[in-house]
Parts: sequence; structure tokens; C-alpha cells
Amino acid sequence: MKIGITCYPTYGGSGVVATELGRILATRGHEIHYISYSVPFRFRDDLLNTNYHEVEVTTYPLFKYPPYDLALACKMLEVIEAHDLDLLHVHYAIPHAISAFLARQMNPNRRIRFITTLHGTDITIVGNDKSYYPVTRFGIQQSDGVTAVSNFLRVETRRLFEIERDIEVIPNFVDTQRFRPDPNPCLRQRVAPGGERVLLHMSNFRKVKRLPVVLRTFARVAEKLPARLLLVGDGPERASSEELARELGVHDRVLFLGKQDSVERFFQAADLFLLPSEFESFGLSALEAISCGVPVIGARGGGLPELVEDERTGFIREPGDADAMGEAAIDYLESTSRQEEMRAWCREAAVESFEESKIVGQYESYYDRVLEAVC
Ligand code: GMT
Repeated sequence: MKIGITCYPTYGGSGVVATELGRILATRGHEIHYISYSVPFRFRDDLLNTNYHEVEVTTYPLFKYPPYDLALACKMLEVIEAHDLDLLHVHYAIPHAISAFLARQMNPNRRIRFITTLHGTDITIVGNDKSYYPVTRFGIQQSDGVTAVSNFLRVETRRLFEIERDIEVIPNFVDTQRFRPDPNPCLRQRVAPGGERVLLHMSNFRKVKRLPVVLRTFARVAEKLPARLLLVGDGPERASSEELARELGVHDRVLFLGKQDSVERFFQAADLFLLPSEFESFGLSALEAISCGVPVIGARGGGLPELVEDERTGFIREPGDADAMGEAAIDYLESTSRQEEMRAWCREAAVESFEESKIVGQYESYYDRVLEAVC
């Protein structure tokens, strides 16, 4: 198939999923055309059948807000026609589903099919905002196919937007070779030279990630055990997190590491991963942790419990309950036998249920079904 893929190309789970999906599809013989405003950050140009088309947004003094969504629609149409695409697959509803809709309408004879994958905040936060609600609803309704990364997100989308259309659940996936346990990570020696326990959080530091709960959970652990907290990523909550770390008296044990490449080495160096988000539609970083054999501490609610099985691949506690999360962490870190069995269960879960080739196969079958249904 010739497939156009549009996503946000910068850091973020939806961009990672879209880019990795394109990479794997290309290795399976499909022709992939990424269409975005810059090169997706995990883009690999060493694959022969992978192309990148840049959307250029012309500005003009009249345009206080240059219309990216329109420029994207035009670029989509150009690529559809020039490369005879079979399908457009857009990731994150806003504005990508609307641009795809426009591209389809602009050439009614060609009528490209488009699939929208919902990732989470495009529905629960941005799409649900009244400035974007009707257009998001319209984009979802008009898509030839819609997928969501968890059952939670599927149900939530249908509820919030009062729609009944089919939404296929296809979870996030992981490269279990890249994200695998490393029994001897040298990074661990550097960050915890005294043999301290290592807790990790990695995100875009937005409010939804609940950085205060991460820090309070860690503070509880640090009262009892020698420990370090690694914070990987950056975003609006960083400054207030540094302040809270000082208030809690743990700033000397918290390492703010900023945005990083090769993130697998941080998972490999960790004992536990903390992701207590308010609503995590799936939790790609939690899956990467689990694949490295690292259990996850998270909150009940959202899609995380579809990935993290309580007391098996992690610990699910009530949202915001840092005390309970801290207690779970301490119990786990104090029991070597528990650590051994849970680390094995994590690895098994990632390989059995979320291995990339298995999940990408689900996307391929879904593409076939959508194309057959509308032919
Ligand atoms: O987590 C973020 O804020 C980034 C966001 C994105 O769209 O890039 O991630 C969302 O998509 C990921 C990939 O499908 C999911 O694993 C994340 O759970 C989801 N984030 C939220 O729902 C908050």
C-alpha cells in the first residue's frame, strides 16, 4: 500500500507511535509518505520506500495566525495525487483529521480514504475545549476509519462527543529489542553510585502528568530508603517541580535531566517508573518501562490500568494518593523476590501483548477492512 502519515513531528507519544508505525510498515514493503511541518524526530531516511514531505506555511501580514491546517490539506492533496496514495493515516485529531477531510473533498473523483488515530489529549483536553469541540467531532465523524489507543479512550470519545460510530482499539506498541532489560547499565553507576534505589519519571512535564504526585511519592520512599529520582523530559511544570523538590527537602536526590535521546538507558537503569497522570489514555512511556522489566506505579483511571496489571506489572492506586504509591514502592523495593518475579512478568507482558510486529499487523488488517468497506 501507499500510505500517507501525518503527525506532530516533535517529542510526544503520538509522534513516536506514528513514526515507528511508518518505519515498520516500510520494512514490510509498504510505501510511506510522512507529511508534516518538520521531520518526525524518529524518522529514518535509510529505508528506501520512506519519504518526507514538508508542509510550508506561507505567512502574510494579514495572517495573525498562519493557517497550517490549510497548508497541510494542500500538501496532502499534492502527495495523494503525485504518489497515487491508497490511504491517509492521521495521528491526533486536531487539526489533522480536518486537513485530511479537506484533501478528500478537494478531489472528489479521487476520494482518498483517511483513518484518524486518537491518542488522548486530542479528545480529553484539546478536543473537549469548546473552541475545538464541534470541529473535532466533525473530523471524527467524517473519518473513514477511527482508532483509539485504549478502550478507555474509545468509550470516552463516544461519550464526550455523543457519537456512536465504530472506533477500533489498537494499543501502543514497543520495540522489545531496543527496550529490553540490561543487567549491567553503566548509567546506574553514575546516578546512584552508593547503590541507591532508582525511581524514574519521563514525560513532557504537563499538568496532566501530576509532577507533584511524582515528587511526593518519591519523598515518601526517600524517608525510608536511600534513593534517587530521575526526571527525564521538560515542559511547563518543570520550574514548579524544582521548587517542590526543595520544599520537600529531596532536591539533593532529584536529578532533572531534561530532554534526552536514547531513552532506553534510563529505563534500564531504573527500579520503578512513576506515571501517576490524571488521565493517561495509554501511557507509551509506561510500556517502554515494562518492556525493560521495570514495573510502573500509576493511578486508577484513564487507560493505564489496561496496560498495568496491579501487583503484577506495577501498582495502581487512587489518583493523587502519593502515600499509597510511596508505600507500594517501599514494599516492592524491600523485597528482592518480589522484584525478581515482577520484572519477569513485565517483560513477558510486553513481549506477549505489545510487541511491535503484532500490533502493526492489527493496523494493516484495519487498513484492509476500511478500504474494503468503502470500495
Ligand atoms: O502524553 C502526552 O501528553 C503526549 C501525547 C501525544 O499525543 O503525543 O500522548 C498521548 O498519546 C500517547 C501515544 O498514543 C499515549 O501513550 C499517551 O497516553 C497519550 N497521553 C495522554 O493521554 C495524556
